[in-house]
Amino acid sequence: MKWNVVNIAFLAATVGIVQAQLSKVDRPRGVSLTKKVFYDPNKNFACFDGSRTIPFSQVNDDYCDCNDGSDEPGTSACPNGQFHCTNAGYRPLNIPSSRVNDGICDCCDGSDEWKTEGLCTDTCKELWKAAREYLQKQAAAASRGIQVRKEYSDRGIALRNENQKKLETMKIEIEEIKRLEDEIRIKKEETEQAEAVAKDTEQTAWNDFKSRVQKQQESRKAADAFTELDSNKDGSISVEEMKSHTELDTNLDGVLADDEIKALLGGDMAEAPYFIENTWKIISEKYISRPTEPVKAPHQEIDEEEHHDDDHEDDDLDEEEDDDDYHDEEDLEDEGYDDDLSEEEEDMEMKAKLEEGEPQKENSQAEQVEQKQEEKPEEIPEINLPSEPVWTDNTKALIEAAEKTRREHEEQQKRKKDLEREIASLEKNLKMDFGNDQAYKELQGKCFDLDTHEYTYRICPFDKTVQKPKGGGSETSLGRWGSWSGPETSKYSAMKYTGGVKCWNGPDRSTEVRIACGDENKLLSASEPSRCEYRFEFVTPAACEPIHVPDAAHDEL
Ligand code: MAN
Repeated sequence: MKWNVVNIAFLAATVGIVQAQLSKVDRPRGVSLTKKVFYDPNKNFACFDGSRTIPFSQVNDDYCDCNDGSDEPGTSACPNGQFHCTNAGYRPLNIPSSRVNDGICDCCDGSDEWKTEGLCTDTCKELWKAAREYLQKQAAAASRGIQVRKEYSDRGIALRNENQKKLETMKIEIEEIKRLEDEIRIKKEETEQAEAVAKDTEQTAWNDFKSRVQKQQESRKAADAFTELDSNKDGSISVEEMKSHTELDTNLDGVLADDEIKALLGGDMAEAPYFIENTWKIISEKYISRPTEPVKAPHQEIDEEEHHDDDHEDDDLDEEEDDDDYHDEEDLEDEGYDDDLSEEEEDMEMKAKLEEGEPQKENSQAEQVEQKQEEKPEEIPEINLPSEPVWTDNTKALIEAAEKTRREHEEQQKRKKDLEREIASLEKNLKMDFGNDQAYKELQGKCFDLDTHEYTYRICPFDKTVQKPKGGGSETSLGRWGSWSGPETSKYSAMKYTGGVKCWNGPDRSTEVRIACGDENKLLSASEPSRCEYRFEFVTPAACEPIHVPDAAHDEL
């Protein structure tokens, strides 16, 4: 069962009035008990406004003497007078004195129509009965709401206690965190320092090693290119031998001219050391490796012309070329470019192990490779070495220790931040006014909607009020929780939500929410009495209070 706010107001008024019982006391017609003292038949009468004093016999003589009409409380002589109906047994009432003897019964006791005997019957008792029945009904309904309110209150109080305990625990925890903060930070810095030193040493050694390997790989490429370009295997590269590598066109005119080649070779020809140290550095990025057409050395051409029919001579020449090759290889070996396959394989295996992260027992990886390099300064096959070395066990332990303290520090900082946030939010919540018995706490975190023709209105108590067009479109904030705004005697009878979306050419939207007792939480109505100033009527068991119903004995009054 629900009832609306108007009924509640009526009910409250009725209770008050019924309690104001009246007894029959002799006084001029139309005068209330409280004003009787001013109408003493043994004294002159002083108009309330002080304008005149008249003999008492002129009170209620159907002639208006006082400007304020106070001399004619029981007649219609003064235009601005007031007539008081006693309405014994029901509720006293003041009516304009112009209604006295106008043929209409305004007072339930019929006292306003005193000239016409029998015109009015006394209906005060019936009215009282009806009012009492109404009050009884409302009280019964309120009692259901009161039960629910008790549940709300119990939950609200329990939650509050729980939150208070939570807050205390969190405060203790954050104090402990703050106490340990420096300790954990210093531990982290120390372990990170040790980690950095160890890593730095090994990284430097590894970088040195890597750059030596890369240098050797580059030299090896240079040597391979030399072998490839030296197509006649005469131990030097000539202009002719370079010609087919048009990708090396340095001035980008589309032609690899002799002059350009000579500039690259440092003359008409270049031998291996020059080529490797100078030419290769210029051409390495553009050079495209491919088998080069054999270019005959000048002496070969002559030999061939002389001995073109002599197979044996050809064999000799082949041998000679082989010899040249061998010498070339030897030359390269002398420069440190040995091509021994088994060494290569050995190195490959070692690199693979390094990359797999196989533990290095004694020395760091770079040191081991260093030793190997010292023993065998031969070339390293082309492999992509990782940017970091495989750390030694000692460094690994230091990294792990640093990571552990980093984690500890990070977790501690995160916990501290979370706690600070939770504490702030709990403190804010604990400061909120949910009523003396915490019953309104029940409404926090919930929302209630009301559909009207044009909008859906929503209230999320202690949070916001909102308006959403039913035809689609985004919602408009009608305000955020502000405060309780009921009058001093009933603070919890209204809420104020402020700072909503600014109204075009008007104020920020705001909502006044009138709260009344209901046996369920419900948004009953939403209106906009003034542009962008909204009024909601909301009922909730949290607002239900016991209703006093006067006892039946009063019926007799
Ligand atoms: C929207 C709604 C109305 C409001 C006008 C003001 O249409 O929020 O409630 O009166 O804007 O322009």
